[in-house]
Amino acid sequence: METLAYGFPKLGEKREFKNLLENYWKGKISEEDLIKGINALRDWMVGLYKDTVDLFPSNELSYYDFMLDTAIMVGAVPSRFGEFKGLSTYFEMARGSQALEMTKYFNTNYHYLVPELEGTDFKLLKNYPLEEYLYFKSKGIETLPKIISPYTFLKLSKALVKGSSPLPVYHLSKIERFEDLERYLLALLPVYEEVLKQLRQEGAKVVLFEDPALCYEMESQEWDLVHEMYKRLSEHADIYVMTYYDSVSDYKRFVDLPVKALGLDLVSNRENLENIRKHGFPSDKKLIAGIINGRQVWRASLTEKIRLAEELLKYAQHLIISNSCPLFHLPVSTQPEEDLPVHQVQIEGLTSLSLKERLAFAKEKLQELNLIKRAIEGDQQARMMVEKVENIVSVPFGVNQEVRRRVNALTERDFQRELDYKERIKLQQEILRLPTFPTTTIGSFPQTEEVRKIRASYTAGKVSPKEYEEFIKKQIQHVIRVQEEIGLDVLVHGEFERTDMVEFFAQKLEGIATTKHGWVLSYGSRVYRPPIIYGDVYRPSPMTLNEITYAQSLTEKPVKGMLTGPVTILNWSYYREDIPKKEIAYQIALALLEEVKDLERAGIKIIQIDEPAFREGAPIKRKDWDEYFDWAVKAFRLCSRANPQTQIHTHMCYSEFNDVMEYIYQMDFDVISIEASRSKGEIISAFEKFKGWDRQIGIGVYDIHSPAVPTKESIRSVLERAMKVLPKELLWVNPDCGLKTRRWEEVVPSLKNMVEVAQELREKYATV
Ligand code: THG
Ligand code: ZN
Repeated sequence: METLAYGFPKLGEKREFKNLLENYWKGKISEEDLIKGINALRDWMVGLYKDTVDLFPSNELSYYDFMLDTAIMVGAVPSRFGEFKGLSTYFEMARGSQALEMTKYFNTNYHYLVPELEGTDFKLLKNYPLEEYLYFKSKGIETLPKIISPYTFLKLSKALVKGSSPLPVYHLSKIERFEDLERYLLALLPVYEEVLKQLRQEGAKVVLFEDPALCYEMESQEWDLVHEMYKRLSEHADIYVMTYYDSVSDYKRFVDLPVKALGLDLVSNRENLENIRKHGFPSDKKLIAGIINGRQVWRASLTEKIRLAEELLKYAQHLIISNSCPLFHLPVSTQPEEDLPVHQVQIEGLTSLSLKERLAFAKEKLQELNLIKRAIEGDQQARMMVEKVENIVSVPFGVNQEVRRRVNALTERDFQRELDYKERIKLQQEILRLPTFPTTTIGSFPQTEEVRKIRASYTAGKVSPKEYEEFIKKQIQHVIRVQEEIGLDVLVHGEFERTDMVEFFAQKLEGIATTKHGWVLSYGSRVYRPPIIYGDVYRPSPMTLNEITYAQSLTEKPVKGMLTGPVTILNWSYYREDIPKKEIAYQIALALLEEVKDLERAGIKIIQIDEPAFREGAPIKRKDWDEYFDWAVKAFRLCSRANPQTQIHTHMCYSEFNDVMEYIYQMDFDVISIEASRSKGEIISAFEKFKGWDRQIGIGVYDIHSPAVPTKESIRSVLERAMKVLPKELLWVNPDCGLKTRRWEEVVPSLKNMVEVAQELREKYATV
């Protein structure tokens, strides 16, 4: 038996990756220093692998994103970037003014850059896998070059296709038709073959292909194509194929692929394992069994994992145990966490236990693989460790009977607002009296250096709660004044008291822990700390009431109450696995409902409950969608069961919404604002297809990811296009996402332009 690990978080113990990149962008370090720093991270990461597992990859330390690397490898550099000139073009594609679109990687909170294929004219532009393989080889370290498979690459790309109105003649779209997929794949294969040939010349025998798209539902002819693809690639290397995040869509076709080793995720659900039991596993191939969870932070029951590995040995003559999916969804290590909650327990020799003892982040997951192998091989010390762990992994933690009782007592009524949308909206308009094309923002305003500094000092105990509160109040006064001057119709309080939109609520809720150092990359150099839902969730006291009511007291205009929705809190956190996900979502929703009621009682008329992670939580396979969306929709409805007079808004971003519009509609909000920055055409066409859409909607009129101030023409053009498919009475005018990453100098003129366009449209379309 062997061990293999992959996808280790490249961020570094002290967020070195983030610092390197950001310092380089600011011009504080040279390109040479950047390269040196990245190489140091490469050494660190491979060093960790080398100490704990038998097999490990190279080509994991992308300067920004592995999909971008793959696009560049095959020469898919869109013509607007001109000739590829190394790092400058690289970062232009990643984050320049005309950067590639960014979207979520499968059902995760990692965002990749979407390759844009302008045709089938591929060529080997940069052999990144070879470069990194040689880097380690020169140090005497043998690695397995890791590459995104051509199939997954194409499944995640967009290609220029010819469309019909209201879209421009040529627009980017997913490759939907089989003939197109085949055409692109056949054009792409020679480039991959060349990559493999060059690798083989330099001595690489095994190449690791990541092919998670094999977990999507697939047509039989697509399997034929994938089979053919691996047959051709196998002529140049021993290929190990990795799949993850779900079971493969057709087990028999998968194990029949002409490759040396097959990787299966045995954690995300039971299907792969059941198929192994039912159909066996080919004797001439290696099984890479993903048995250690790469998505969740819980320490594994090693006894259970050993039992599983021993069972798998009966089916597979060559067994390699591995993590279930890339480890970059986890923070680097639990080791620096000193302040995790401690709970009373009753187990042998222990009266209290820290949550830390029950957690395993990426480094600890490597240790788990190592221990399992040693224990199976009879190592006494490893066996003792395995037993020690067993005691602490399964004790109940943070149980609250009252919360469970409330969830059990929920009935259909709890998920239903008192009046239908049509009637609600009349009541709301009587109170709010908003003009047509009402203007608003998504919620956050610039988190300046000053705001961050004061918050950090407050967290460190250097600024008193009173001083901090005064400081936040000043910020709120300022942002209310600015919004009034700009002439916005619905105001926000700016969210200066908040770090991350999920972490902030996690800190206020019981049953959820937050970490100090548990950073995870979301995209590029952007990081967040996913909270850990370990117990029953409830709200000990109001979470947002003070700031919102203070902001409302400063203005006659309505101020939105701002909450993060239950599905997003759940999907952007790690969560317990001893109760169904649905129950966790309902627990959070009940806590949020209490907040909604408090806000209403305090006179707040509009409450926005953001659900940017609503779509990403959907299972990979469509057949599993109904079950997920059923409880996801209900969780949102549960927390948003406000009075009919209260206007419920929601906001979504960074996802492909087109195929989930039906579910979004079922959420029964009054107004939605939706990001459409880099793919407006698509979102607008989604509404064209959706017959009978009657909810108010704000399609983001400009991209907040760019520092550029949008022109009035560009704002107007988004609205004019939206008016082609939606009644103008439904349209709101807002940026496409929160403004916290922007600077005031950018925000104020942008919003002024936006408000002016709204005013002009009101005049143009004024009805008597
Ligand atoms: N929070 C969380 N997940 C997210 C978002 C978020 N996923 C989708 C979307 N927004 C994009 N992701 C991010 C994640 C982090 C940041 C921006 C967008 C960000 N992070 C600061 C940074 O990297 O400098 C964190 C700094 C800090 O708090 O010290 O700006 O909003 N959970
Ligand atoms: Zn957003």
